[in-house]
Amino acid sequence: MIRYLSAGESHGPGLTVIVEGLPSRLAVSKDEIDEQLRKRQQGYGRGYRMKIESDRVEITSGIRFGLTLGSPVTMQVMNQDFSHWTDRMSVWGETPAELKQVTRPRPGHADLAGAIKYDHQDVRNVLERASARNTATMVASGALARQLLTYFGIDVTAHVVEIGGETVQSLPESWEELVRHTAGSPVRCADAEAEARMIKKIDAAKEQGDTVGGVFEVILRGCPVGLGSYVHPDRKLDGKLAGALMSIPAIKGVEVGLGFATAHRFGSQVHDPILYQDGRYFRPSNGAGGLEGGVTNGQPIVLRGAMKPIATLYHPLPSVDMKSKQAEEATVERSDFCAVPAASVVAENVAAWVIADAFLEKFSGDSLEQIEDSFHAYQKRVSLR
Ligand code: EPS
Repeated sequence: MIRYLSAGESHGPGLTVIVEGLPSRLAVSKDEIDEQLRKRQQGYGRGYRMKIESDRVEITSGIRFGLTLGSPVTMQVMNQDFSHWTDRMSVWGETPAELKQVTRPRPGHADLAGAIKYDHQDVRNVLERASARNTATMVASGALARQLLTYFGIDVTAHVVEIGGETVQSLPESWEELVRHTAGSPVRCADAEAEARMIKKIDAAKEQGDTVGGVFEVILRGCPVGLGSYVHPDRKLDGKLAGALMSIPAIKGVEVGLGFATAHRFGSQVHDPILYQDGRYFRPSNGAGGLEGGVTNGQPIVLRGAMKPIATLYHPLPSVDMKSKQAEEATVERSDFCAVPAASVVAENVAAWVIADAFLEKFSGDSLEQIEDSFHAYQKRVSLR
């Protein structure tokens, strides 16, 4: 089992994540973690903050000469913006008398419920931690665990399929082309025609002081058959993947494979026939999205996540001042207009995390070599079925 604990406020000194449970002797590339962090910072529709930050991990434990030790790995991403916020976000000292408090919670954000829950007068004490800035730690931990998957031939990618109702019409067939087009797109969309419509939609939202959401798709290929569980509800992989995607801020819905479309089709139009050819089972379709009964079936895992529009509106919605209880407009914090491309990068890394966890559950071992022995023995058994 792998687990992580993250900490950090959006405008505080920085973010920290400690990852525990990786085997020893895994070669780690810091560049690959930084590349995922860089991707997360991109995307048309981001606000000014991303011009200030240039996220990179500092690793301060758990790795020696590029190999994991089996001990907890500590990663830090410092906030460049902290230098502009020392008056409001200092760790020490007295609360300044002139400190301007945030008291008008934003509908759709954790502001109101969080302030009541923790007895905060200043909503900033909530929004700093409830900020999507923390997704940098989700990406760093996922990008680290993902290196185990790469070693065992499992690939992950994600791409945007809808922004504000503008949907993709045609996508490249091959994995390589999908990855290449996604990487070259400012909205991480592999359909150039849809990309243009999506950009227009983001521009319209920006002009109107509004925000816009969308849908991304995550695909994992190369997963061996049999990860997860059909026995234990808390180990069903579709549930764990959906939970991971839903843990990304602003995600309000998740689909696996055909997802909601299964509800209005006959069973014969949903399920993937089982065929056998050249000594192996195969499926002519993948409506199940690679998961049957909560277990991987050897097909690519396909997930979709729906992101709501960001809660900070430059033309704010009605709210209430928590001090005076008078009707007021919600607080306006500098923010993004659309973060669906960034969320897709977070999603591919949290999905990788879940699969790495399931992989280590099935092929457990304290070192990479022990895991390899177990994996190869299983592969041999699978080839006999
Ligand atoms: C966020 C608001 C914006 C985003 C931020 C999430 O930050 P700021 O208020 O500093 O402009 O840029 O996202 C990040 C900092 C990030 O690294 O993704 C929010 O309110 O959640």
